[in-house]
Amino acid sequence: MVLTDTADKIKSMEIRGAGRIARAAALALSGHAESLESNDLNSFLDEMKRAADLLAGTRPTAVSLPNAVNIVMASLSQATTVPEAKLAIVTKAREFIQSSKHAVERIGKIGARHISNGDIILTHCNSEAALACLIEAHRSGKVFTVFATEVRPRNQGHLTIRVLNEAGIKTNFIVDSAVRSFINDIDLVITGADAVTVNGAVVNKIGTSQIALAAHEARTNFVVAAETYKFAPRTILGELIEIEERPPDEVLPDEIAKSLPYITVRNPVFDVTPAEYVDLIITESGAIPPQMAYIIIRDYLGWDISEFGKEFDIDHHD
Ligand code: RUB
Repeated sequence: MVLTDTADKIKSMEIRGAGRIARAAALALSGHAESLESNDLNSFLDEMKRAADLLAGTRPTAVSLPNAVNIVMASLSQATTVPEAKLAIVTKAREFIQSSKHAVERIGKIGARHISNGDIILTHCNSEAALACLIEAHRSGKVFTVFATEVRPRNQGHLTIRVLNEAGIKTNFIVDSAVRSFINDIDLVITGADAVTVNGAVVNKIGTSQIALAAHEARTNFVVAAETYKFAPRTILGELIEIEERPPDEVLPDEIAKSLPYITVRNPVFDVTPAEYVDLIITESGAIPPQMAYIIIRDYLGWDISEFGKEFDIDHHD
């Protein structure tokens, strides 16, 4: 079953990274719609709603996930028959996936312009959008060096150094705690984002905010590469981004933890970097200061995306 298979893979992090999660969810909705046999529109819609809830609940932090699900599900609003509804979902999912890939390419092109010959650039975690900037700059002939962090506890840095190595980009691999030791050598930090809130705060892999703080202290530019669908509409309503806390055994093996009854392992996997530590957010629509997050939510995402109308009984299209 494409639906449960995708939900399990997102939960277990076999599919991970905000962009990949979003595209996988869109594809799963499309596959699920095609697989449904009922010709009754109401039961089709109920079943799709159940699928949307299942996918949206797999990981709590990356806003790209509910945004992608809502974008695809919104296509059902005009359907009057099951074949129409299926076609709408399949078409919208395909459109979303294409535009998501296109957004990464655009971000790469814009981000590459912020990289100069001789730069030393630090990246954290494994972000397609951040890597697109590095790869595009390399492709255009710029010569620079990268520092990539390990990213405890799940070691996403190992994925990053493989990509950089394949591209032929010279990279230093460091443990997370070595960032401040090198920050004075770094010209630019580039990370991705799982969510950007209305006040321009960036939610990304745990450790990002410490890096931003070190960069701020060292007057090093801190740039975030984030597609517009990673901006969080519901933060306009005061809703906070939930920070995922994963199982303790990712940090400390169970057999050791069991022998230490006074020790509690905490494993939050994302953190929040305030807007004042972020110099620029590179979106597919251009590079913006974080203070412009509200404009992105209003102009590029629209209100429909988080079902404001339904929740607050407001029709924003009047
Ligand atoms: C991944 C992570 C990435 C963002 C952006 O965390 O924090 O920096 O998701 O990635 P996890 P991308 O490994 O826990 O999913 O630019 O690829 O969307």
